[in-house]
Amino acid sequence: MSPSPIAVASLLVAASVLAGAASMQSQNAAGPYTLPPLPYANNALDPAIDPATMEIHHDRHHAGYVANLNKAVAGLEVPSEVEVLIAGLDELPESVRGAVRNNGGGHANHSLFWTILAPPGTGGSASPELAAAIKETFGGMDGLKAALSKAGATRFGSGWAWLVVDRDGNLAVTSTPNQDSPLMGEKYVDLAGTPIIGIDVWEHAYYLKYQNRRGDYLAAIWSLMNWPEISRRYAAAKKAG
Ligand code: MN3
Repeated sequence: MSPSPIAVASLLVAASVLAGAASMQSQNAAGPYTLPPLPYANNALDPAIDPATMEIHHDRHHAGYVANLNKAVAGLEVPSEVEVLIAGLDELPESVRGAVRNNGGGHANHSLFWTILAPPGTGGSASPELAAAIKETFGGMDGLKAALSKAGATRFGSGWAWLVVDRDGNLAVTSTPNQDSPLMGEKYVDLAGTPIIGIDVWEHAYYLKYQNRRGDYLAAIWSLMNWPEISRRYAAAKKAG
């Protein structure tokens, strides 16, 4: 006896639901974290940062952190936001903590980095609130630039220079080794807080164009600051604090 048309239709529906579930599962196997696209073209930051550096940095390095992070957390219940994940390293099994520190840090740090840069001449200016805080803490923009450049230049080896809103709501400049983030907290970094500027001083961020001249890279990147985005992050950190 051949099956009724209704039975065939429901079999087809069941098959397509199963196919859908299978494709969702394969997406989940690649997740839960995903590489955000660059918010501008690879050549948009030229000449301060050349297109080849941008392409390799985003498509290989940042993508690598995301892939390795997903491998590290496979099978675990984890927060959807990587910033929340790395702020709670101690809640993770010790066996994955090191991999999440490195690759979750790498994913969070680069996700911030792309957004706080803007094509030359389009970076606008700081909000009145942020400008006032910069003046109070650093004496003005030149003082902040000098503090960030010094933090980046004196970070031995690979790491990051940061402008953070600290636990008391004040601005501070600090640096971290490797992919450590101020979000990881006092146990992991010298100065904990919410980063609103992060400058990558790994050689992969500048070596093609600047070779050993990290200072020239730090001077050039200052011209790329995306002040509306940095101001938005400042307001959000103050509100959350
Ligand atoms: Mn990098």
